Amino acid sequence: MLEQLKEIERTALAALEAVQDEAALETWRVAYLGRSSPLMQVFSKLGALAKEERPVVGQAANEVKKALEAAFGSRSEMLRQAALARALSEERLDVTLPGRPIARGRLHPDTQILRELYRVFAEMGFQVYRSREVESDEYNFQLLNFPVGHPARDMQDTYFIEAEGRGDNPIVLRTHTSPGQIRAMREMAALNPQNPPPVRIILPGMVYRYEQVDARHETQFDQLEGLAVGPGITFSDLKGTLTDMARRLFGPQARTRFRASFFPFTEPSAEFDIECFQCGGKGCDVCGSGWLEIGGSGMVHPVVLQNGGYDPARYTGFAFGFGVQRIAMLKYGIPDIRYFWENDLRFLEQF
Ligand code: FA5
Repeated sequence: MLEQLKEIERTALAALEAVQDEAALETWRVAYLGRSSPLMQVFSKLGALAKEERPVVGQAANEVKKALEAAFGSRSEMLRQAALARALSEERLDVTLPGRPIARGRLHPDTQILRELYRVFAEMGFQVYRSREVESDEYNFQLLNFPVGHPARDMQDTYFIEAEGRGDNPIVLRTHTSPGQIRAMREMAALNPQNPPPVRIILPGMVYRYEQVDARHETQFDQLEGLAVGPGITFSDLKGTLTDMARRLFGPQARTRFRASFFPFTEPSAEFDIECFQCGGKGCDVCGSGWLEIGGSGMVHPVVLQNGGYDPARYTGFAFGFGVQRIAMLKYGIPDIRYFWENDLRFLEQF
């Protein structure tokens, strides 16, 4: 039996010398180390041997097995190295192949539309003013002429952050960017209280409302507020500014309309709509009715001017507040506002 083991080893090693590729190596492994190989048969016959022969033959068989496994390992490594060397020597630079595209990051459609709006308003002389997202009831409502308990508050269902011990002035997440009007005016008026400088700003940022979410309503969305205050500013200035903005953003054919409306902080007030050019005003997934409500606007209420430190006898002003996602929906033909914050790459990669 020991002689037979030596013979198995000799034959197997000789056969391994002839192996030149992976497939032949596998065939060799099955033939010499597989379950029905001669070597394994020796193992299965051990039980039938005489008691004193058993450990001797068993040990010899184990040594042969180890030797064959080691030889298999080094052959396998040798073949791998040879294949690598072959691949390297065959590698050539083919300058006619098309280049591999580089996956580039891109700006979120919301950032893109905001930057475009900054550009359009910068051309009209508006500067960006940033205001806080966490506000007091006083700034979010009261100074904007929504007294405590005023029914117009129902238009903006509010997230309260801290109410306890604050009486009529709880802390809220701002429901609109309009409180920034008061903060900006107060800051400007402080520069020269007797003759406050004119204001021409836009105030972008997130606002929060406890809303029923649907294709056109989110609980968190961007608004772009605008405020112009100075001597002799009229409603025509407001109409001209917004109409011009729509044309700069959507092209000279953009059609707009103003509808009489109500906001406590503007008088008179108007909703501002842009005709949907996805459907040419017929009504589609994006707009619903042919026109998309972009925002509210109006002449700054005298009480609000006063609260901002501007004398309403000497100054007038206009203000507006747009839904930024609504503008992006119209511009890019996005049928559902919920896509914006889902972070689905299939959506984001389209911009
Ligand atoms: C306001 O928030 C006023 N502060 C706007 C304003 C500013 C009027 C200055 C006058 C002067 P309103 O609640 O209508 O108004 O919201 C303004 C715009 O935000 C809407 O026209 C719409 O485009 C957008 N908007 C409102 N609610 C949502 C919502 N849940 N999801 C997405 N966009 C919304």
